[in-house]
Order: sequence, then structure tokens, then C-alpha cells
Amino acid sequence: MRYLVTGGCGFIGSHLVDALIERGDEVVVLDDLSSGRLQNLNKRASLLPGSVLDPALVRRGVRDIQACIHLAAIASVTRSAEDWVGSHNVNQTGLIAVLDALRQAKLSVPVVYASSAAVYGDQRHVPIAETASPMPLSAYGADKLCCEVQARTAARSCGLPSLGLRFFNVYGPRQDPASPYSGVISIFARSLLEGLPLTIFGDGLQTRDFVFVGDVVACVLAAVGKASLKADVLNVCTGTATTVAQLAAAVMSAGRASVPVMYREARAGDIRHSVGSPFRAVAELGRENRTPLDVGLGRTLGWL
Ligand code: UD2
Repeated sequence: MRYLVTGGCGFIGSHLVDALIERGDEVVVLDDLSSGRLQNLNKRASLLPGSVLDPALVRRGVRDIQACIHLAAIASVTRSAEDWVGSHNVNQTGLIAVLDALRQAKLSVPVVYASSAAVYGDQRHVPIAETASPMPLSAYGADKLCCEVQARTAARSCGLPSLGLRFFNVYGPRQDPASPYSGVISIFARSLLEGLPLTIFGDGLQTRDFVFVGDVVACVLAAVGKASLKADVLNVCTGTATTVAQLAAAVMSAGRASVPVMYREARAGDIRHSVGSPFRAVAELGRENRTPLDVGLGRTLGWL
């Protein structure tokens, strides 16, 4: 099959492209290399360098494809606060541009796109099921929620089948530890390898649902066959809560090293508990996200 993967040079996208090529699919990647890296890109993929906001480029990207996986985004809550409009353009208009190019090409191929746990905001009850009322606390979460609305509208108005995946805290090799917007695992892993202290924001008892990138890729692949005119959404999570303090200990244990842990003031707007219910996704996609945290941490540290 021929796939378009937007954001295919990024952290999750590049692993996905490797998996598609490994199983014999043909892959066109559209990426502006703003956060993605050319060195991450599989040599057998073809690259269309540029933005999802360039309609002519997206039209070229969708040519003759059988499925589209849209991951291109400015995947940062902090960035969405600093640059609301710029972030919105990429994160919401980017999906619309892809849907519009498919509509114009009269291609009703499955579209799998990245949504986020950010759509939930701070929920009272965890684990959070897909039926929870979304209450985003950030512009990033609001854009991802609007993407879900746009995808549902495109299903009804243009017959475009889709499935949105609400990613929880994804981690693994190729997550850039140098970026100020990076995830806590890559930041802790790099600090440990450099012998620097780990900084915990707040009391360390906030919880997250850490899901390994290999599992996320398997979910995306399974999701392609499940895209439909229901334009549904599924959590991509493990259902396991890990506190940030437990994570610090787990990173040190995986790296067989010890560094001091420092506590700083909590980040403004930090969500207290973000843990997803995996049940609907397990039933729909027929697979579980099984990589244990210590195994995933070992692979992440091994890559750095
Ligand atoms: C994640 C996603 C974000 C969005 C959001 C939705 C990542 C990188 N970010 O944000 O895109 O989907 O979920 O809710 O996956 N922390 C420390 N020390 C550090 C860095 C972080 O204590 O050096 C804490 C931080 O305050 C937070 C937790 O670790 O409580 C996780 O932080 P994060 O930046 O990895 O991800 P999160 O959940 O804020």
C-alpha cells in the first residue's frame, strides 16, 4: 500500500515509517523538519520537504495513496501558549489541509490522525475513558479537540473515514532530550547519563500514563483498518499510573546509576492525574500496549 505520513521525520512518525517500510509498504513523508530530523528518516521513504499548510505540496502528497497518517504538529502545550496562532495553524489547519486535499482528489482513503490526552484536561476520575467530557486546559488541547470535530464533519460531509488517536505520554528512542518541550522521560534519561540531578516539578505525586513508542506505532498500524465514517477516537495508553517520583527512581534503576533528585515549584497548569482507560482501544484494535516501563526505559537509555 502507498501511505502518506505527515510528520514522518518526527519522533513517532519516523518509527512508524520504519514499520511500514519493513512490512513492504510504500511511504511518502511530508515534513517541514521544524522538529523532525532528516537522520531519523528511513532511506527507502520519499520525502516531500515542506509544510502541511502548503496546499500544492499536500495535494502532491496525497496523490495515489491508499491511506493517510497525519502526525505533523507542534506537539507542545507550552509552545501553544507562547504562539497561539502559529500553533493553531499547524495543529488544526494542518489537519483540515490534509482532509481538503483528499476531498479535492476524491480519495476516500482511511485517515488516522494524532489527537492527544490534552483534550481531557484535569478530569476528576482516572482512568479516563473516551466518553469523558473533554475539557482542554491549553490551546494545544483545544486544537486537538477541534481536529476531532473536523474529522467527524469530514466523515459526514465528504465521506472521509477516519480514526483519531488520543496519545498519552509517549516516550522512547528519538524523543529529543535537548528540546525544552520534550517529555519528562527523555529529560530524566539525559540528566542521568550526564550525571546531573533530576528536577521534579511539584511534589512528584502527579501521575502519568507512559506509553512506549513501539506500542504506539502498533496502535497506529492497527488503526488504519479501523478508520470509518463514525470518525471515532481511541485512547493510546496503558492504564497504568506512574508518579513522577516513581519515574525518577525507575530511570535511575534502568540506568544502574544514581543522581540527586531536586524538587522545584510545580509547573503552572500542570495536570495532576493523567491516566487513560485502554479498554475501548484494546477491544477495537485487538492489541494491548504491553511494553513494561523498565523495558522501555532501558531502550530509551540505550539509544541516548
Ligand atoms: C503531555 C504531553 C503534551 C500533552 C499533555 C496533555 C509530552 C512531552 N507532552 O504533557 O504534549 O499531550 O501531556 O496532557 O508528552 N516534569 C518534571 N521534571 C521535568 C519535566 C517534567 O517533574 O524535568 C513533570 C511535569 O511537571 C509533569 C510530568 O513530569 O507533571 C510530565 O511532564 P511532560 O512534560 O513529560 O508531559 P505532560 O504530561 O505535561
